[in-house]
Amino acid sequence: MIIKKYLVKDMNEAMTKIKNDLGIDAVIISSRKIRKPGIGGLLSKKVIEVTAAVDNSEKEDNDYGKIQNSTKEDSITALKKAMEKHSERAKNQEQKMALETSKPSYFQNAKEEKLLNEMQEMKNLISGFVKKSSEEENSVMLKLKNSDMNEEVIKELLTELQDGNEEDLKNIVKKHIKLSVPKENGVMVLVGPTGVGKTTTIAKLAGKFSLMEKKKVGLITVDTYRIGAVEQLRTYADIMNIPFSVVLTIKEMDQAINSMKDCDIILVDTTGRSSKNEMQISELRAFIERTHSQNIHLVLSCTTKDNDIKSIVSGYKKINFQNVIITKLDETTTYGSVINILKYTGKPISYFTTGQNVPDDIKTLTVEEISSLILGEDTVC
Ligand SMILES: Nc1nc2c(ncn2[C@@H]2O[C@H](COP(=O)(O)OP(=O)(O)O)[C@@H](O)[C@H]2O)c(=O)[nH]1
Ligand SMILES: [Mg+2]
Repeated sequence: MIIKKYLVKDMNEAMTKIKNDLGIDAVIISSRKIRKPGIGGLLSKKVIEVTAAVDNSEKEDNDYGKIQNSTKEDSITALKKAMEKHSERAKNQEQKMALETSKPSYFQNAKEEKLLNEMQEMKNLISGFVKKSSEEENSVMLKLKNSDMNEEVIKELLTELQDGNEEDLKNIVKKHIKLSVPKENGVMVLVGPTGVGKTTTIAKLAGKFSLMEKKKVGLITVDTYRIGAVEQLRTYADIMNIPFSVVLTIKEMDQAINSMKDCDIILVDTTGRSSKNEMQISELRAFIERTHSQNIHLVLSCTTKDNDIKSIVSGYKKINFQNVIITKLDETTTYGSVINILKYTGKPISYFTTGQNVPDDIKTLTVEEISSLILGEDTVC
């Protein structure tokens, strides 16, 4: 510890002197007003005596004067030490400055403005992106709405939409199209409401199997309510020269199937039952169970109103159908109902019909073809 006394006029002078003499680490221990020592001092003005001290271990390193009093080795060591200390301090100072300059730029005016501009640019970019993606979503939404797809189904599809572009949408639509490879042997049964085209579809299938594929086909109808309908199918059976049976009771079903056991495929047409009439549905179910068929197709027309399709499907749930046939694709220009039907039934589509011509207007479409129809890229005919 080095302790020194200073005689000064005021504290300012004391501070300057102490700083120069002992360095910035010095501390003032005491100060008092005194007259200068000696005879002259008695007449003079009072001065301030300030006592200051500094830790001399620190001071030693910086005190080059001390080197003069040491041996040569001591001097070299002390000098080296002092140099090291100096360079360490310089390094610390550099780091401190580096820290100062790397302070967040929003503390500095020019940089702050630059940052604000950049933030604004980013904001514009983001809002532009959000706007673009909501525009894209709207256009996708419109496309699906225009296809007469049910709103709930649209919502479901939109949740899967990542990019909102055409390709993405098409892939999602494709993902929801489920098709079955129809089993074209054994007993095949068609059920569904009146007028959707069951009998016509049976005639088309009979033509396809017997005339084109040269299969042995048998026809059975339980369409007992409409004599005209029975005659319609009998006419086709006669033209194609294939066996035909009208079934009025469950017992007759056994006999009819038995009589056609040498056929490759037996097509069973049914009466259009009201899906709201549980009795009728249960009665139909009893007839169908007698066929032991696991190849039952619910026939629905894509021209039927969405709500009606829903209630038809729920009515026919009692009949354990495995496939869906969608008819009258030629009578509409919007095909979103295909997805609706798939959603409501949870069953794959086996055939599509596209007109009244027997046997030509029946098709199996690909997922690609159906998705193009739904998205308005293509039409039937
Ligand atoms: N435009 C069009 N009409 C069809 C189609 N399938 C059946 N139809 C017609 O729909 C009407 C009812 O058909 P039908 O087979 O008797 O229906 P069912 O009562 O379900 O047996 C008839 O006029 C058929 O010609 C089709 O795919 N397109
Ligand atoms: Mg019919």
